[in-house]
Amino acid sequence: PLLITQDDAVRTLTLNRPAALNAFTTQLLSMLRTALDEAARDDSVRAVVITGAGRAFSAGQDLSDAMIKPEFEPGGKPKDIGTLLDHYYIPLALRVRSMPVPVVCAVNGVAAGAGANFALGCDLVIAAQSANFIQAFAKIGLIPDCGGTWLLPRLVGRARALQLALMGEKLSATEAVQMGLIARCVPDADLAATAQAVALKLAALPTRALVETRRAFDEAMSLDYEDAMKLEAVMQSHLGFAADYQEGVQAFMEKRAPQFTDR
Ligand code: LHQ
Repeated sequence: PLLITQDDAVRTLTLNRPAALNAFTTQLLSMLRTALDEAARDDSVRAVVITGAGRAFSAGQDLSDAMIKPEFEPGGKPKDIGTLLDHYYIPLALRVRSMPVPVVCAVNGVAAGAGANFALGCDLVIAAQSANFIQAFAKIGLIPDCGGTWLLPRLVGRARALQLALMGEKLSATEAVQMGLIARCVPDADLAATAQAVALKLAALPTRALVETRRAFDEAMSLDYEDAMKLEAVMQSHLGFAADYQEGVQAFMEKRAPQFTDR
């Protein structure tokens, strides 16, 4: 259910259950997390791309999975779907957010429910023009999960977040860009090449600085202005001692392309 390939310094993970629109089973969620762990450990990897096979990115939780199926039969035991979040979705979303390399999500088609919010948690989201995003949760009696409650109001503001989450309507990739939910959409035929080019470009940049930028943004969310700047000073101080900073400044002064090596 998951394809893993590598081209240069870019590791690509492709959700591969196209007949079920790449819906997440516990097996797929585990494999995805393991693949991210492996990419994190492998120094040859300097950027990760996550995408989907077929016409969807992911339809979210596989609703036919035995782990989550409500028991309709008399005497059947209701399942605690919260444990699925605790054991699978939360560790996976946190793994993305703590990757030592940037993570690009190439949304090739519909991204629904946890499929949408998993994508939105990645560092850069590039969608194909025909892709769309659906906060499908309310339609089946649930709230946005996989980080949705945190991400959506921050990305598009409370009013639009509630519009998306309560109505659960299809949002086109173009509208998602206009709304600021994602930063970029490209013609369908260009998606894979664009994602690869973006990832390659990121791979050539100072990895640690990119990852620390993500961390600083996340931490600053819960800080006031002054504390955010104090955190910047601490992080800048560390980066200032790293080889990449020395190389960056030196290359600039010598009018040559830098060769970054830190990870
Ligand atoms: C699917 C799915 C799917 C299984 C399409 N599962 N088979 C929830 C619960 C517990 C804890 C953890 O957190 C969560 C988080 C969540 O993600 S909740 C939200 C779950 N996702 C949804 O509610 C979306 C369900 N899917 C849809 O609404 C539609 O499939 C969309 C709008 C995504 C696409 O519509 P269509 O293009 O019309 O495709 P389709 O509906 O015909 O689907 C194609 C096939 O994929 C079909 O199978 P079949 O054998 O009939 O060809 C679907 O059954 C299957 N599929 N989503 N989530």
